[in-house]
Amino acid sequence: MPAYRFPKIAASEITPQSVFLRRREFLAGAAAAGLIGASASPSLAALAAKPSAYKVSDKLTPKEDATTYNNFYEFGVNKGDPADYSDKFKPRPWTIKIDGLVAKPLEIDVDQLIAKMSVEERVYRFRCVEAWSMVLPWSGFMLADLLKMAEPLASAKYVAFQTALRPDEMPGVGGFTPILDWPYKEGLRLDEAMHPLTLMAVGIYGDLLPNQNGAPIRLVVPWKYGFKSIKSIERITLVEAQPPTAWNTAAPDEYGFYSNVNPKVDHPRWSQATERPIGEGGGFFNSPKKDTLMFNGYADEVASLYAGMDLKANY
Ligand SMILES: Nc1nc2c(c(=O)[nH]1)N[C@H]1C(S)=C(S)[C@@H](COP(=O)(O)O)O[C@H]1N2
Ligand SMILES: [Mo]
Repeated sequence: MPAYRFPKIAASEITPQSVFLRRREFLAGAAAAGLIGASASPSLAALAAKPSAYKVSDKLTPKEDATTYNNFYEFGVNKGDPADYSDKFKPRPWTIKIDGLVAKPLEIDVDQLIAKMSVEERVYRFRCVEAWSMVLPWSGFMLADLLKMAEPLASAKYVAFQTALRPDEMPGVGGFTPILDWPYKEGLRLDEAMHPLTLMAVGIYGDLLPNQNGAPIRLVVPWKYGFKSIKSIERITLVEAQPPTAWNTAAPDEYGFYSNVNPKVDHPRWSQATERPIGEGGGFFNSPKKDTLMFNGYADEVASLYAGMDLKANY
């Protein structure tokens, strides 16, 4: 995430629609013919997601950019690393666990979970703390619906999330000076987690999530900086106190717990007033700057969650 690590320029070539459609037909056909494991087929079916009212009209980021310009430090710190070095990562079969302050702790296979949930396609704005942005069509379901299955207790005030940690499959987690205190962790206040905008994403562009985008299941919180949107989630724990988060632990003066997109609160090393939409001009530096919106444009939906809070102190 540090700004001095200049990103590789991403290819902005768009996958031709015909290639994309052929791949979907192949997958659907293969699933129907039983060529893809039983656990994979329910999710493919579920990804014929119904459209949702949450759909911004901004121009979509080309799929090629969204899948080659990534932050996923478990696979390396450069933007191209997650796409280049995540081929050993096995996102299926996958079990996700919900525990802590809940009446009904649960542990469930991710494809069984997807089959149970109401999967929608939503087009969200996404803003990284590094001042770049994307607009992506996500397939997913509300985190609120998942948490309700576990029945949070009255004492639960926060939700802690944890990414899988698999040194054999993740070339970025080894080394003598770990970049982050692995496993990657994030957290939300319970009311933020229960907000209808808060999505558990299982796909992008109508297909399952690629490894580099957080397969098989990740969080998307569109009014917060991108690092809150934790990838490849293995465990969700309901807790009473504000949980530690990876970036807040690494650099507390740079990355707060709340991390709401706020153009008026600069990062200590750069301005947050503007952003560059990735893909519009090919990579970061060629993209034109545009103004960053309060809560990334979702103020009408979420500003009330922070009524009475000083959003400069609680960055
Ligand atoms: N486990 C994990 N989750 C993560 C990260 C990471 O390094 N590890 N990076 C975060 C950051 S900084 C951003 S901007 C988004 C990027 O998501 P994308 O690559 O799908 O655009 O993922 C977030 N989730
Ligand atoms: Mo980010």
